[in-house]
Amino acid sequence: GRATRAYNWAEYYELDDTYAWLQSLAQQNPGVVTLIEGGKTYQGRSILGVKITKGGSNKPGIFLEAGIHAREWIAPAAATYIINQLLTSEEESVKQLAENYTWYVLPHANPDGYVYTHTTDRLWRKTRTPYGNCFGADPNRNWGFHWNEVGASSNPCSDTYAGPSAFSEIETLSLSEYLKSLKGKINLYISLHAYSQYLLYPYGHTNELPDNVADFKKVYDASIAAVNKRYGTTYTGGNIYDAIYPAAGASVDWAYGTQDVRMSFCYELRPSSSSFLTGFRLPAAQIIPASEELLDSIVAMATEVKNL
Ligand code: ING
Ligand code: ZN
Repeated sequence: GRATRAYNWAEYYELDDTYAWLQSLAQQNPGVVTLIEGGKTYQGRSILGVKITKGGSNKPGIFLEAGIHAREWIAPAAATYIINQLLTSEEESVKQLAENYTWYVLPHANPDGYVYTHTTDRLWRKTRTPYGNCFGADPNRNWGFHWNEVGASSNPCSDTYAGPSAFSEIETLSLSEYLKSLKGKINLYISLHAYSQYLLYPYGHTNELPDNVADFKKVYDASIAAVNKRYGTTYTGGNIYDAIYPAAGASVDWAYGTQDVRMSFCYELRPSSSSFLTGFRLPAAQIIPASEELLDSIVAMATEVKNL
């Protein structure tokens, strides 16, 4: 059974398994891995993560947020894969990535939703806050930047319900407070989603491009070239509004638009957009390849950001 087997990337885990693993990492890597609480949930859970300071303190920060949508299981799995590689890889490029940055990684930005996908509804996306006869707001439409202007719903039963107000969800409110406490320290914000193999940058609320769009394009090009190298996986993308659809109130836009995080990206991981048969149920055998190519891409991304 799971209890007797070491944590690995051949299967998907329940929330408690991953939280126990994060706790064990902190215990086993004193001075390098610190448990962080990115926030709280409606049902009283903790949004648990790790801060990794392999190269000492005062390095530029990379913030990696995953699992804000409950059913996108590959996202938290890839986040824990990256944590493990940052701590154990012998590869020079990954060692540099670990040592040159302070990493903040939250594998589960929506713990209540994730638990619900294990107990009740595998395809649940939102939080679990009760709203009348329905449950949950979309935590990637709930952030206080051009909130609910476009690509979000005012219907509590919709999968893209923006919530009754910006930051109505304790998950996004508390996570935003945590991010504000890091203001000025984060050079790169990465949000992991699934699926369709896209790499996206601001904005979602308008087709206007960010003022540093030339930098975004440079970093984007290097990142999608790198994601392709190992297994030939193709990613496409661009600015959120044009590349997928209008969507206001997302975390990446809030980080870029209000927190001076100049580089903010969202990966839509495997499978490809045409894989409607598997979709959110990416086979566990693909956790490792999907995560390997993601890490290749993030290595290139961080290098490119540094050279801007
Ligand atoms: N896609 C994202 C969503 O929240 C997205 C796309 C990314 C929108 C970043 C806005 C900002 O709809 C999935 N699959 O969740
Ligand atoms: Zn998503």
